[in-house]
Amino acid sequence: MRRFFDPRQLAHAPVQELHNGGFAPYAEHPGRAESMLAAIGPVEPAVDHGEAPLRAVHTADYLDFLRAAWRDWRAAGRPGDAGGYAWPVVRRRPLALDRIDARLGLYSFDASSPIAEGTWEAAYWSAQTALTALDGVLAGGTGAFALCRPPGHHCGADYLGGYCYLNNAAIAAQSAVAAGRRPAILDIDYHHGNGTQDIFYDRGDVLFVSIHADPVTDYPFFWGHADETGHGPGAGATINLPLPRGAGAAEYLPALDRALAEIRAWSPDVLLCSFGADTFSGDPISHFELETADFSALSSRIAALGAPVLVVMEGGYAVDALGHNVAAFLSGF
Ligand code: OKP
Ligand code: ZN
Repeated sequence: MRRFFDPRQLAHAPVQELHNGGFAPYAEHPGRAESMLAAIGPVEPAVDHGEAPLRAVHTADYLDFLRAAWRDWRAAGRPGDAGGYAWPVVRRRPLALDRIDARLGLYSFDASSPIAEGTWEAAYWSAQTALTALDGVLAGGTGAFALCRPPGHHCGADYLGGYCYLNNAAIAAQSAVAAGRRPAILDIDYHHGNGTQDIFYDRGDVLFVSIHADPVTDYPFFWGHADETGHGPGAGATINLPLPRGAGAAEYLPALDRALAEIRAWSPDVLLCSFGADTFSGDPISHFELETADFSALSSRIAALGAPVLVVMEGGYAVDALGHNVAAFLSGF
């Protein structure tokens, strides 16, 4: 399996300021990429596909906002990194406000995704890494790993959140559709991929299947419930399989088998796997109990589908184990 990563993805390094003036370590930090790089061996850099494939998923307004947000924040005299703190809840009027504070609220859904000086650069190259790895898969390889970071599955067409700024998996899936393919997305991060779901919710040309912590107890709470199954032409093309906190391989593998049966019935010609290693027992922000060896059991089941696979990295925050968990996952293909 070819592996792809671009060093420009390291440019995103937010500093999270607390309300008491202190600073907290930010879970999605560049050391995650270093841990994976140390464990998976040589990687190939991204090839620049430009902004057109980003615009095929994200709105032009959102991309303009994201590109300029940190500069606008600093130009407004604000310290540290940019982040929203006031949101236009459902049924507010769509006001065209210029103030950076208002725009941050308009284009985000949570407070956990600061925009730092290097955020645009890193997110841009994270998406390009996914697109470059997709090229490898579409050219006839058996599969590829896109070491995407920052991750992407929480951000939608016009909003960021959950450490995510550009939806790498959705951008690659849309690019596969443009190339005449029939992609399915299997999201196996601990957290529901609400952004990916939103992007394809009313479309019948991309299947989205997700196994994740039940949003009754876990982030992102407002998406990922089992009764969310798609809309209009997309009815039935979204499948959510929530699991309770504490789930280990004994609960996870049957859910995976069910997800794979749904995917097989849909007969995709390419599979995108949004992979999070935050299902690991030692993950500091998550509550499943998979062990390192379990990750190769997951991937060998996925490989048995027989479709070419693009693995797109999402979460995983137990940094010391992260590289080993990713290497174990890749070893099953
Ligand atoms: C990203 B991915 C703050 C909680 C914020 C955000 C979780 C984002 C996970 N106390 N939680 O899906 O791994
Ligand atoms: Zn996650």
